[in-house]
Amino acid sequence: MGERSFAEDVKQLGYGQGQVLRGEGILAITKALLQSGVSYVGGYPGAPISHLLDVLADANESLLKPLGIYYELSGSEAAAAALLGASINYPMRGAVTWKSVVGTNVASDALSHVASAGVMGGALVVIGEDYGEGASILQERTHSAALKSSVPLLDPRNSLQSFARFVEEGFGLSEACNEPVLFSIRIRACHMRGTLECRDNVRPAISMRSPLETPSFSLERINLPPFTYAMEARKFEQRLPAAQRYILERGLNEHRPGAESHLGIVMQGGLWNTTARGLHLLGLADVQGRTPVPLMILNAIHPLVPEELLGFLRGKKRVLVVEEGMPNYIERELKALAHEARLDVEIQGKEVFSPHGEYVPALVIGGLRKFLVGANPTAQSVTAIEDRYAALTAHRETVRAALPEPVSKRPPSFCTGCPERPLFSAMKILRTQDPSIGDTHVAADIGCHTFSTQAPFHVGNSVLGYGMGLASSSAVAPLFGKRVMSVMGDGGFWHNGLTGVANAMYNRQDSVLVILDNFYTSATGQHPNPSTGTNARKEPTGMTIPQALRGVGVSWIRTVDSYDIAKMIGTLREALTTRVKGLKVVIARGECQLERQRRLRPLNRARAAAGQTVVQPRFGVDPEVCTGDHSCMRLNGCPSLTLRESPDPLREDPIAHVDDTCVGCGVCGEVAHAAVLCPSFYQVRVIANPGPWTRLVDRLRRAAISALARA
Ligand SMILES: Cc1ncc(C[n+]2csc(CCOP(=O)(O)OP(=O)(O)O)c2C)c(N)n1
Ligand code: SF4
Ligand code: SF4
Repeated sequence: MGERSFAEDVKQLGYGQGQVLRGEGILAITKALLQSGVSYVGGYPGAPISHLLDVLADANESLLKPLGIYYELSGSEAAAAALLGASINYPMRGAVTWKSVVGTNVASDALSHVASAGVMGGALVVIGEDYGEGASILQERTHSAALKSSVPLLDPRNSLQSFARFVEEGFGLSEACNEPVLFSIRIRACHMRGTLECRDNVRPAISMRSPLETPSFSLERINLPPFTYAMEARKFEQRLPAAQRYILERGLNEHRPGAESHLGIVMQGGLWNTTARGLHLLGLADVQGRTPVPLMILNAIHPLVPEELLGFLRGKKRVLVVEEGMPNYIERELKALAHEARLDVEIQGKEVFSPHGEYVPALVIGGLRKFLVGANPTAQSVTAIEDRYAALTAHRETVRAALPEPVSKRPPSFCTGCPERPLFSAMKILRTQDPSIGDTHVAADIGCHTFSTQAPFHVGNSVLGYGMGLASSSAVAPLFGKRVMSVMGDGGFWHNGLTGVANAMYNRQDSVLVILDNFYTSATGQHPNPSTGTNARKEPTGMTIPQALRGVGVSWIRTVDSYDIAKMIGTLREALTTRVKGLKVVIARGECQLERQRRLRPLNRARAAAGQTVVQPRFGVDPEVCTGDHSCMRLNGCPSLTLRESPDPLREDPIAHVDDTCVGCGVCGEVAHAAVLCPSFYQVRVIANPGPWTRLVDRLRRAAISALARA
């Protein structure tokens, strides 16, 4: 796991009572897990909770093992959710984590089963919300999953202290209602920094150091009829009421009264910071968020507690609901409760904000303004609110005037020297040179390689889910006039892709699958996967992709160095045209360049500093030869391959230029060669601390070149 070392952070995880931890939201959550006495932790990486798994991995030897806590980087979210099965029969606490919404989708089967059987030890799922402007996947709500399985959902106020409190309360809640509890944390909150006053870590009673001796069996905990009927009844007659009691008794939701008693704002805990800031900017709160407008901060958004909400609504004329995403469950429930209780209160929500999109400050402030102007508070005049809002947004006109046209978008792309880029160069060259074969349907997948769908490649007709590339071409393949392709990464292969291969073999699919084996599950931060060689605990695994493929009956397998574009084109052509029916798999192998450079750069720097010779390849473009045609860029897209003004005054077009960030992966040369492009590319070797022989050869070369130049 190369993205970051958490060695320093891990030291803080060992802190005891009264010591102050400083770091990210994720670190506070991890510390709170240890303070809650967990017996096991696991999960599957994805933004924004990857760091939680990284911190746990870094803490495994020094903290988790000595406490006897089991840690795993699970094979998928489904496996992570199934880990919670340990808490069904045994009074042990455990926590898992994944990225929502996609992770929850994959986990749903196991999660539903755990929710049905119920747990005796506290079970917590830390769900990293990937909703909004910085998100990479789907715009859906976790709330639906909580409703579907009738499990509590926490959405705590954003501060490290609050995260720690609600992790600990989450376990208490889970044990009080015998259900797993979802703990939802937004992308920005995961990485916000702050302080946490710590407590001592708690050694779990059941652990790898004090393991269970006897199995526990009860038919009532097996998900089969007739017990499932009783489980369903228990959810609504006992478990959810128990959760509601716990929420009330422990004061999980915060009711803050205020002088404007005819008004009120109900919000998800995770939106408190933005709402309080918005009120402050409109002159209705101080910087700490103290406001005369009564607030109801819902740190537990499922189950809602009707008497608590009715208590807040009574006596109010206008109430605003700050709730992100659709469906607007909280707003609807409030309206239904007010209607049933015949309260004369107007409840607003989505109509002043937006039915879609992240509740970023601009959106929240706009909605607060609409609500407050209509509600006419006494603490601040409507004119003053409008003036403040106008001052806040005045710059928009200036920006609009300065930028009449939208700024052109820079699509996300592969890193410099990425081993995945050349595959898509090869596909694009094949598509251009031989459309009868290469211009075919390509089912893309999730990972860095999804960037293939963007400029300059535009390769990939659909993205269906992680590891689902091949399965998503199952109906296209027999209904398409030529052989189709699908792509997946090694991470996707082990996550869900292998079952897609089994499905394709089982259904005798005739298509081509390309697996991008870059040795890691890279997009999340170079996490290990079964074919990396070691697991997250650094234990050897000995699993390989070809072995797994052969295991499910694939016999047509080719492994190609991903940087060898000519060979890749030839192999793809062969796979697309061979008379051999069935699934053909091409494994494009090449180490993730980001991880490779992280390893090599410090080594090379140290060697150069120690006076040793270090040779680094670089590519360049001869400005005299480049015509400014840019076809190299259209087939490459490496960020190091950029534009520069032409030195030739007669040529107006900017020419191609390779900047100093080039890692010399060779793709420039390969593309130029395979696509029969111009000969402007050259390769050099940058030598630090050259030896006497290299210096002599250099002097001779320079002398020869200047002699030739004079001649
Ligand atoms: C179900 C699901 N779980 C997790 C993620 C988060 N995620 C996005 S990309 C990625 C890694 C992809 O790895 P790999 O298939 O090896 O492709 P690479 O990034 O290495 O190109 C993950 C885990 C997701 N999108 N969907
Ligand atoms: S992280 Fe690795 S695999 Fe992903 S784009 Fe960068 S170099 Fe390529
Ligand atoms: S050789 Fe070309 S593709 Fe490779 S890193 Fe350098 S500029 Fe990028």
